[in-house]
Amino acid sequence: MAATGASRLVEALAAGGVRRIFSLSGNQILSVYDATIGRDVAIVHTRHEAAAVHMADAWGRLTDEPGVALVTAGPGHLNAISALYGARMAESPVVLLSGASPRAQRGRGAFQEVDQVGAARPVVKAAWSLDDAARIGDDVARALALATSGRPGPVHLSLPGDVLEGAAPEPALVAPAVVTPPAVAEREALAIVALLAEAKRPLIITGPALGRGRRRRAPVDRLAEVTGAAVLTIESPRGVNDPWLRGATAVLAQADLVLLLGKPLDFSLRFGTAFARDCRIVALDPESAAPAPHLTLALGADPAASAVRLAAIAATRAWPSTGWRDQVAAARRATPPAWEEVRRSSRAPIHPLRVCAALAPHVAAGATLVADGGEFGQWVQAALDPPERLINGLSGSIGSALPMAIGARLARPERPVLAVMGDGTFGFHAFELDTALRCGAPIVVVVGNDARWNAEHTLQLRHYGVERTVGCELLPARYDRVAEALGGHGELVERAEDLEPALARALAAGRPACVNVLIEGVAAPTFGGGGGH
Ligand SMILES: Cc1ncc(C[n+]2csc(CCOP(=O)(O)OP(=O)(O)O)c2C)c(N)n1
Ligand SMILES: [Mg+2]
Repeated sequence: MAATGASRLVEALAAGGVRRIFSLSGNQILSVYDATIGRDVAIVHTRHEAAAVHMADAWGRLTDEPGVALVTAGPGHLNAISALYGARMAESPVVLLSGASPRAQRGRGAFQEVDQVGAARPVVKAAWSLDDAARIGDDVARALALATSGRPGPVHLSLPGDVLEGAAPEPALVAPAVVTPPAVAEREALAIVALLAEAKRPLIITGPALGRGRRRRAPVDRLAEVTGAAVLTIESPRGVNDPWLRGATAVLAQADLVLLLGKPLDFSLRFGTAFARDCRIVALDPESAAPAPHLTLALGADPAASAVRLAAIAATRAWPSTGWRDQVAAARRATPPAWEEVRRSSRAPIHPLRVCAALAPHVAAGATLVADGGEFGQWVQAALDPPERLINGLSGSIGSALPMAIGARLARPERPVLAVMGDGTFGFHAFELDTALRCGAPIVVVVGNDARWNAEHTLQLRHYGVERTVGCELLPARYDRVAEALGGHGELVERAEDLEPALARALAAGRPACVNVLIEGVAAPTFGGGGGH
């Protein structure tokens, strides 16, 4: 019997190193499920398509290999789209495979027919329909390679049901034609190094992908060490007001040269106005070399490969030490002295900083921290300095932390995972605790329960006044019992002194857990600006 398209697809995924697919079933993809039987490709099946993509996103960010999600046609695919936007803004390699109606029924009102490729296109690097069974191997290899090349990001493939179910010929082995941008040319590299040498306060700013993972991050660190430049990564939807930057936010305006490595001069840098008027700005971007107001130089080049070249050239000359790099690092590390007392405070409801104090030893011991948005999320991001963290990212979307925590636990099975989020955010994907239990990912979810959508409530207070706060109240619900009802472990924490033992029990439970902490709903800390996601 000739192999089916579905079995060729699974073979191609396995050949590309994919061992796990994050999925939610549906008519149009059951052939793929069937084809995984007896193969080394496991299905992690979830409770919502967006959650499947968030898990694949976490996998992509942590492993630098594409995370793969498989969903059904029409509504399944559309449910996945908002999470694809998260992966795109976080520069995370993700491949979304979506079942689709059969080719012969196209345009005739087929079941769940919708322009899937068109719907995905604005939020992916590339999207196409896999219409030719003979090309399955090639197309899958190309999608996987595209997701990780240049600026990493999501890629979408629609899979018509008849292509999956029909016979598929033996694939011809063709290497995927993915063009990666080169490093910056020698002449231009010399010019950039000259600009770095002229600068007194040079600052390298990277996008999310260059901020994580050794492969991309190491050359950036090397360039900074050689030249004495400071490095900051912009990965928060609060941009230069990312609370994790702390005092470094205030020193941005002191830089006299900014080297943007794979970082667009977008909203997160206030379109360039975050820097001084006379600051020179040089941009190296894998996709765009478009000159823009504010930019001294804009070049299309691979930023990591360019950093290697720039560092090599820079190493051939002497760089006087200025203390600038240390000054920026110190500004980023320091937290306000007034926080010390709050960290130890025993008041109720519990202050977010007190929760952070209880989390800190676990983070220091190597737990992966996944923090969502909202005010509670900002406190956690501001107060903790984990070696590795996942945050919602530049999409500014809330809701991803719980499913991302599952992806993180599967990607780093040896490490505990703490997923920290507000009570509103918990509701987005709370049922993934069930997925966590089924797939053996005992994550610990810490809910900061202030019985409101506090980030928006805070904005209402600021912009409309106390008399005009509306539509942001929640109930102080027993989210811990949701975890218990799903077979997990639940803890309700009302008093500060109960935090540490509750967290210890949750981490030791060996099952997914929810630690529901009744917190004081306070506005996020700001270090020079405010408001946002
Ligand atoms: C998908 C999405 N929907 C809505 C928002 C707007 N939003 C940002 S933060 C927030 C409130 C979050 O509330 P909660 O999770 O309880 O955290 P808190 O701010 O109360 O600490 C909302 C609604 C968003 N950023 N993303
Ligand atoms: Mg809240």
